[in-house]
Amino acid sequence: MSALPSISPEGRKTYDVVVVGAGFAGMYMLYRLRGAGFSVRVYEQGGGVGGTWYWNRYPGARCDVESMQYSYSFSEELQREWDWSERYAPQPEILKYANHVADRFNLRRDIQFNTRVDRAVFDETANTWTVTTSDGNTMIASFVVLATGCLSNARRPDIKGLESFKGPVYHTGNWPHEVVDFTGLRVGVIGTGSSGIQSVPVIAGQARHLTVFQRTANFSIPARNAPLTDQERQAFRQNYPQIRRFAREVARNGIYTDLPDRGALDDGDERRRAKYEQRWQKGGLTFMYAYNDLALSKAANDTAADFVRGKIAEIVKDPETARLLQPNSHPIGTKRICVDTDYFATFNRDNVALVDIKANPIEEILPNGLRTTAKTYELDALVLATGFDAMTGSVAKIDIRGRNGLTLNRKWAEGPKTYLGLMSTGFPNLFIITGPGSPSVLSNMIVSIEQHVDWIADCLAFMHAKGLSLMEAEKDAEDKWVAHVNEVAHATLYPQANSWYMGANIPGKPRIFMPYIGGVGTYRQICNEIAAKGYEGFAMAANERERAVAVIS
Ligand code: N01
Repeated sequence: MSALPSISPEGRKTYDVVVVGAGFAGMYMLYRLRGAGFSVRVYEQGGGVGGTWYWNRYPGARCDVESMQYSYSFSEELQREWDWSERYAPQPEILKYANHVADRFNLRRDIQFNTRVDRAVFDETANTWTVTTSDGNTMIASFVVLATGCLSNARRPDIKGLESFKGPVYHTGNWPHEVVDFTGLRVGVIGTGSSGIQSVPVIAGQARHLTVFQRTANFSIPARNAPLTDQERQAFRQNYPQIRRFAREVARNGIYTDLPDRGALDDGDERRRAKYEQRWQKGGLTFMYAYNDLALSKAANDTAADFVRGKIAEIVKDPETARLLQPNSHPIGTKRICVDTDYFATFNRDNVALVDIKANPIEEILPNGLRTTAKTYELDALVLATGFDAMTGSVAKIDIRGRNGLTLNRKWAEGPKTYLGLMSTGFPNLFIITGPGSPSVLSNMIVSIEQHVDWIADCLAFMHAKGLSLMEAEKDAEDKWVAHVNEVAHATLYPQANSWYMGANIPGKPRIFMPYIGGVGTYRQICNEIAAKGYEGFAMAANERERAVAVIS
């Protein structure tokens, strides 16, 4: 192990670890591995750090987890010196924070920007990965860590005629770096997930006219965003040890909040309504923590869903528009719940119209508009808020070949299979951060990222200390974990929604519930216990020959 790369006999740079991606996961992975003395190279396809926050620059983009919690906890100094300006920081501020972290910890010297990792092939004789990048270079790595992010592969929908549109077409997940000004334009937004719901109020404030094309109505809770005062920041900082501990060990989703002590039907109508009202007024994702059975019981869930549908009817003046905006296709929370600023009220504006493309689907995009089965709409600009090939999309873009030339895409053709979301059998020495099978997108991502990075860094230090160079998930352990992930998901209401958690937004993608829903605290405990038992369920060896001997005997 050395902090500097060596050169292979073929003249290739050889690193202990290659990390793919310089978002929040890749940056912290680099920090930890460098601190442990490993040689590391990070490749990032964007021109800067920040991952999803580098690409998602659409108007209104901000985090839906409070910034005092959606921030790194690994450095006490960082935690003390960075002042978040609002309860939910806007995207430019989160990106500024990512850049601050990169500078403060001098990370950039080991990151190569504007460079995609195209290929990674495992060499079974040398126990190493041969990694090829988009600039044509090839290097060797003992380990590869995929820090590619869960929501980083923006998906353009296959709508007939899209390429023929004469005006600008933007995707929320791949927004231009220059300012986009919709002033005076007739704009169409397709998609009403978190990105659509955040961008619609801001675009409506600029555009001459905005038409929102909705296929599925979504539940959304007001953010109640506001500037953070010094006092509020101080209160957080003073309580950070408890807040961070709670987020890591107690909360199911990695967010500090007061936990419910009962089910929705344990309260009478009046009390229940008051509780929902209080959560609604407080705002944010923790609305779903009003009761402890909202994700488990349809009858309980209906009470929360009815409450939100009632709020929509109160806010939106036109009854037909209100009816269309009321979600009815899935239990509340089983698609990622949205957090908005004035989304529903935006439909009271004279320059905004809602079009139901479930009833009247889009037939074709025209050079100057869009035609549904019912009507033609003239548009000057189009915004695709149509989401991502989530969780597996970014990994699938890399040609990853493990043992016997098996590609990860082939192995995952019927759905991703991992042990703990961290490794996949047949792909030794390849780690995934917040991969499918881990809590990932069902949690505060930074809490989950830090947990995975710490686990991987500790694991590599353990292997180094023991003289081990090969690690692979055992098939039996992986099969059991995949079954457990499924079993836990199917004990909840989540699989009832056609969500991107299930891969349902991508035609042809297998319908498998991808994230682990058992909660971040439970999951952390499982990972820690496995590590404490000498990485139970992972085969470790000093070299390939030792592994072969172990397998034969
Ligand atoms: O994407 P989505 P997103 N024709 O997949 C519609 C995170 N995030 O970018 O539901 C017509 O949720 C689609 O309709 P339907 C967060 O985890 C976080 O908004 O498939 N419509 C849906 O309405 C979030 O969940 C933040 O029927 C089409 C929309 O497009 C995740 O990212 C902010 C269509 C896509 O919604 C993804 O959110 C933003 C088609 N062909 C995102 N294809 C915060 O932190 C798709 N749609 C706040």
